[in-house]
Amino acid sequence: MTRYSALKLFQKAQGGHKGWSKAWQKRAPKPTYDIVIIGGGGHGLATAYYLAKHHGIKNIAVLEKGWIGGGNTGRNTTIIRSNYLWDESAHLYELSLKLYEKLSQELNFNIMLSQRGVINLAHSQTEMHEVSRRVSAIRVNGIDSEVLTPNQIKSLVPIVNISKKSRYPILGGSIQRRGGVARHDAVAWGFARAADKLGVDIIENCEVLSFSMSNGSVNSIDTTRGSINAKKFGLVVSGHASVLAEKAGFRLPIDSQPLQALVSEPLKPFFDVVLMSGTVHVYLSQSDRGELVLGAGTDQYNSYSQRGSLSVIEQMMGASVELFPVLSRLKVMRMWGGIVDICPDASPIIGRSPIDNVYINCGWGTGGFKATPGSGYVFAHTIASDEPHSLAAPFSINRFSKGCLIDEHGAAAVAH
Ligand code: FAD
Ligand code: PYC
Repeated sequence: MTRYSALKLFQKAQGGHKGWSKAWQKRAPKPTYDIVIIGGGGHGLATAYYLAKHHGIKNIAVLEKGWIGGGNTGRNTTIIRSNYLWDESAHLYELSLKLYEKLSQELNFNIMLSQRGVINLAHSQTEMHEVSRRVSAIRVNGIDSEVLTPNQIKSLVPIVNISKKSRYPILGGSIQRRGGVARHDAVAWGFARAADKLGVDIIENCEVLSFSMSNGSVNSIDTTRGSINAKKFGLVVSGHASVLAEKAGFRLPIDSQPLQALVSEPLKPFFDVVLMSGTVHVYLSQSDRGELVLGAGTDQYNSYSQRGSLSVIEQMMGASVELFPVLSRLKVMRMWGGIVDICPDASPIIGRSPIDNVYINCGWGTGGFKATPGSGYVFAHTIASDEPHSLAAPFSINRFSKGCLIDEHGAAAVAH
């Protein structure tokens, strides 16, 4: 029996997908809400979910200009980890990883979390020193991290080339065994369904066009589906944060750049970790469908077109062959891009904005998928109580004027 006919039989036995209830309702916007979240990616949906679940606020709308999870949430390479250098980031990303570990149960939706381990390679003595410094710092924060020798890496990834003669020889690396991957769409759908159940209106095809202000705060917003009033607004529009902020009358220290990824033809399962190299600029994992998922650094120019350039793909494939000569005839099937908002210190902005009743959550750069539940959790607290959650406080926008940057460029594992 082919896989297709087996699927058809299964669907028939299930009643042919008939009678399934909608995961979330298609709502029309109401004229007034307590809180409007702009942006229906994972972070916006998680914020709405935790607002409704933990803060008892039910009159909430999430406005999404396209479809739920159609932004970076549905375009990322699904890597989850909490191996960040500085205490502020480590605590925030670790909260997120802990929430991820229980998220399927919390949302009653299988997010297909696979804690298969995330390895970072080192290709020089300097990088090895940096690896041991980072591993120690991460462990001081109670987060799992280990140094690996080339032979340990080879035993975890048999196809990796650890020859000392290669152009970028592998001298060792680190692993976070609790790191891994999760199904990105499922995270968005799970939060959307659970928020909808708690009474949140999820409104797709609703683009926010402008803000009406009076006395230093926003009264209402103009959208493609009419005008909407609210007491508070949360801007969670990764890739377009500075565009929306400008419409609301303030500026953000953000560069918006394309980040792309690709998948190969499907192969039999052979690669059961996530592997990253900041030196040769590539990272890869194998999807449940067998495809290799590969990515590299950002295209180093500002752009809002959700596509990257071929030169990055070429470099990414060259780097893969460098590490895994056996992949030299691998065929690329699909590539895509997203727009990532990057702050000068490669850390996010979470908190109040210069406008009284506008809150901002952005600047996650190349690494915000792993933060989705944690970000929503602390942002919901911040909006509901008008006080930053203790884990969000260091990420306020004021850090740029106060000089309290949290430099996490090294945590990205790929250049940006
Ligand atoms: P989004 O999912 O982009 O949601 C924002 C939403 O706002 C969008 O759906 C958009 O349509 C909507 N919007 C914009 N403007 C408006 C408007 N005017 N009105 C209404 N709605 C609007 N992170 C990791 O941790 N691990 C990874 O492996 C990883 N890999 C990545 C690979 C790629 C190729 C890319 C592009 C990103 C990757 N990231 C990764 C980063 C991660 O995807 C993002 O940081 C994260 O998904 C951001 O989530 P979000 O909910 O803030 O944004
Ligand atoms: O943050 O782990 C990450 C990541 C991997 C690829 C893109 N971002």
